[in-house]
Amino acid sequence: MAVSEQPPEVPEIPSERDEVRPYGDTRGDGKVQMSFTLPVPCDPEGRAAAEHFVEKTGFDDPQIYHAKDLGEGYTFFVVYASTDIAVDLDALEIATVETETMSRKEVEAFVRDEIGRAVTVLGACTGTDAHSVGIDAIMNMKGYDGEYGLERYECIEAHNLGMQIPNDELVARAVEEDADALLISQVVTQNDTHLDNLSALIDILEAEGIRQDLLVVCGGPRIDHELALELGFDAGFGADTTPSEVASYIVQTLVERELV
Ligand code: B12
Repeated sequence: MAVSEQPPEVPEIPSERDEVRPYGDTRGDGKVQMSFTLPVPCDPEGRAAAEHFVEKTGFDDPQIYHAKDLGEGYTFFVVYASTDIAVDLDALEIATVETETMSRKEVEAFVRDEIGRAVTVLGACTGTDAHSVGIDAIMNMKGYDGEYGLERYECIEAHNLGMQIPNDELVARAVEEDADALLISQVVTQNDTHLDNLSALIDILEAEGIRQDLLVVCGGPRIDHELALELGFDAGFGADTTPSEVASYIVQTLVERELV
C-alpha cells in the first residue's frame, strides 16, 4: 500500500477571542466537569435527580462520573456535561491593579529616590476571620512563593497585627502609627461576612476623617480589584498575590496620589 505524503487532516481550531468555550477533549467542545452534593440517596432516583439538575442549569448531555454516598440520604456527584455558551474576551471589562511590579530592590530604590523615608504599613486579618496565612504570606519576613515579605523591605515599617483584629482596634493603631497603608485580609466569605466587615472598616475610617489620608487595600482568595473598589477600598488582590506586587502598588500609588 502506498504511503500518503499528505499530512493528516487537522480539525480546525477555533481561535477567535469571541468564541472561548470550556475545553474537555477537543478545543471548543464546551465540556465542563462539575461537582455538587444533593440531599438524595445514592440510588437510580438520586442519579436521575443529579442529571436532571445539570440539564436544568442549561448544560447538555450530563454524564455522572462519580457518585459517592455521604450517608444520611446525601450524595456527592461529579458530572461531565457540555455547553454551547462562549465568552467574548473583547467584551470583558476587568478592573485590575495596573501598577508595574518591581523587585524588592527596585521598590527600595524607588522609596529612597521618591519618598525619602520609610513607609508605614499595618496589616491584619480582621473581624472574626482567623485565617492569618494570607496576610502572613504578604508581610512575614520569610515571605511567600520565593519572595520575602514586606517585613524584609528596608524601606517599609511593617506591622502585622495578626488575626481576628477588630476594625476599631486596627484604626486606632493606624492613627497611633501614622500609617501610610492598611492591608486587610478576608478569607471567610460565608454569609457575606467579608462584605459587612470590609464596609464597616471604611465607615470607621470615614467617621474618623482619615479615609483619604492613607491607602486601604484588601485581599483574599475571593477578593478582586473590582469588588475592592465597590467597597470603597483603593485596591484588591486575590489568590496567588506576591509581596512585591503589593509593595509596588503601595509605594507607587502613595507617590502618584501625593500621600507622602
Ligand atoms: C488553613 C485553613 C484554616 C486554618 C487557618 C489557620 C491560619 N492561621 O490561617 C483553620 C484551621 C484555623 C481554619 C478555620 C476555619 N476555616 Co479554614 N481554611 C484553611 C485552608 C485549608 C487554607 C487557607 C490558607 O492558608 N491558604 C493559603 C494562603 C497563602 O492563601 P490565601 O489566604 O488565599 O492568601 C493569598 C491571597 O489570597 C492573598 N491575600 C490574602 N489576604 C490578603 C490581604 C492583602 C491585603 C493582600 C494584598 C493579599 C492577600 O495573598 C496570599 C498569598 O498569595 C482553606 C481552604 C483552602 N485550601 O484554601 C480553608 C477555608 C478558607 N476555611 C474555611 C472555613 C469555612 C473555616 C471555618 C469556618 C471552619 C469551621 N467550621 O470552623 C474556620 C473559621 C475560623 C475563623 N474564625 O476564621 C473555608 C472558607 C469558606 C468560605 N468561602 O467562607 C475554606 C475555603 C475551606 C472550605 N473549602 O470550606 N481554616
